Amino acid sequence: MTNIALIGVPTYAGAAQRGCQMGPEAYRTAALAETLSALGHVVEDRGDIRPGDAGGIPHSNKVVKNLGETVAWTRAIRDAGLSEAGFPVFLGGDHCLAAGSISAMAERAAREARPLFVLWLDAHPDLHTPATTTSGNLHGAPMAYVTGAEGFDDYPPLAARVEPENVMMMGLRSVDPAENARIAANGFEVRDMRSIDEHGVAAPLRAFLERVKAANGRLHVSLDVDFLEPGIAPAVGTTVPGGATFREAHLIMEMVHDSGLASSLDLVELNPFLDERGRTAKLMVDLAASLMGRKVLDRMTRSY
Ligand code: 6HN
Ligand code: MN
Ligand code: MN
Ligand code: MN
Repeated sequence: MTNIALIGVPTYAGAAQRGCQMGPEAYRTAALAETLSALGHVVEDRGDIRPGDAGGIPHSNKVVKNLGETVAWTRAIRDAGLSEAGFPVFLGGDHCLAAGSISAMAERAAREARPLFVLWLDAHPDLHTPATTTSGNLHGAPMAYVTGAEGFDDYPPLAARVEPENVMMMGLRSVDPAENARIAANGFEVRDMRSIDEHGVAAPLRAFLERVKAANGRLHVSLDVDFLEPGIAPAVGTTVPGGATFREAHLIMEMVHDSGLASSLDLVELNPFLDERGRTAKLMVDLAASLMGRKVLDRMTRSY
């Protein structure tokens, strides 16, 4: 039994288009709390948080969009994460959310003198900085921030950074040149789609989880809807063909559950405006349920 706190983060500040701000309500409508409660967990829905004051940071500059707002969200999300004692599930909202959730979890781990590991499930590495982004969308930047890249002077200072070698990225298939350079220079563990196609998810994930365990680490899972094949998860503004299958995604969640290592989760980039009869929201809820212990025979009773 785990004490789970649902933290709604209705932001689209980092995304290219509106809609992600409806994500938290879509998860509630898809019965996330009830589904996790039925597994025997104590679930509390904290409701939605709001961004604080941007403190004079310019709204945007020529390239970067919604900078001040994103920074204000980052601070609010971090503070919400820091005040949780249990297992927080951050309901996005776009992926700029992870700047706050991961920085909070890294700080919590550091207080226990433990390292934070991150399992990053995404078509994209989100390794831009405000200086390298070409789209100007800051959902493409949280991983660079939490690993201590330069150029985030307007963001809250990091209490603890995540070591790039403690990050495993699975499912990458859309990487920009500046991001590629950062991956090459920093020792992130990357299992891109080519690697998953050749070797599957189980062996590399098992090895990663062993590393987390050996280091007595905490583990944060960040699940971007676009990790998944667009045919099964259409509700995201940044679909990339060739995503993870239903089977791969569930296997990852089940293996992480069996490890007993996960301590926080992001569900990000769901854009309910782009969904088909709630199927993506329901799939994300089911993946969260697999992470929290639902067994394969239970999930087979669901239809999509
Ligand atoms: N996400 N690399 C592209 C950009 O705009 O910088 C896409 C970012 C996608 C962000 O996956 O959360
Ligand atoms: Mn992302
Ligand atoms: Mn993505
Ligand atoms: Mn984008």
